[in-house]
Amino acid sequence: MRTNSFTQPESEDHGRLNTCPSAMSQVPKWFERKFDLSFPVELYPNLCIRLRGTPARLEELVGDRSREVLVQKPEGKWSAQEHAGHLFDLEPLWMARVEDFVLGHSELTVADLSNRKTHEANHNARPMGEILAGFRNARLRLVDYLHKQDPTSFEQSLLHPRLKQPMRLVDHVYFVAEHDDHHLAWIWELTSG
Ligand code: NI
Repeated sequence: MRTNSFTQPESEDHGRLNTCPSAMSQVPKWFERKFDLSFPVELYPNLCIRLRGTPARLEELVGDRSREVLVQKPEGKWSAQEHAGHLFDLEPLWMARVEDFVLGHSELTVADLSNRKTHEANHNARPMGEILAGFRNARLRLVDYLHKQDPTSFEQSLLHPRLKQPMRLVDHVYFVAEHDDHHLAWIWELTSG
């Protein structure tokens, strides 16, 4: 039997500012989020278009910001550019998990809970345009692949490896959309000074 909520699986801190009260972020901690997965599978087109819109929203948020603003790391936490790079870094995982459903794997691909990829990527040293273009390209591939799937495939469930709970493909799409929003909220906060 599937339950209708679960605590998000990644334990990442996502750069929350929690040492200086004056710099305290209003963005909720990702690892404390709970997700209500009781919504009907028929919502999948609405969730897919949320994923489709993320590159445009990201580009709009950072487009006219100076490099100085984009790479600043308050309290040593992730910069806006590093949050953007992190979205790009996770695209292969999101695609792998969609493929897990499509190819009938026994459970979902395991995430790197430490975010090593983002910590080692040195995103601040890259041109922001390169990150935006890479993310847009990867995200369009993801949504094109989702778009090709039969509507019934969004109902399929797979076991989440750490939570040992079933997750539908439509739940995975929702989860990615919420993760996008989490980091966009951070970027908005970091760039709106
Ligand atoms: Ni994240």
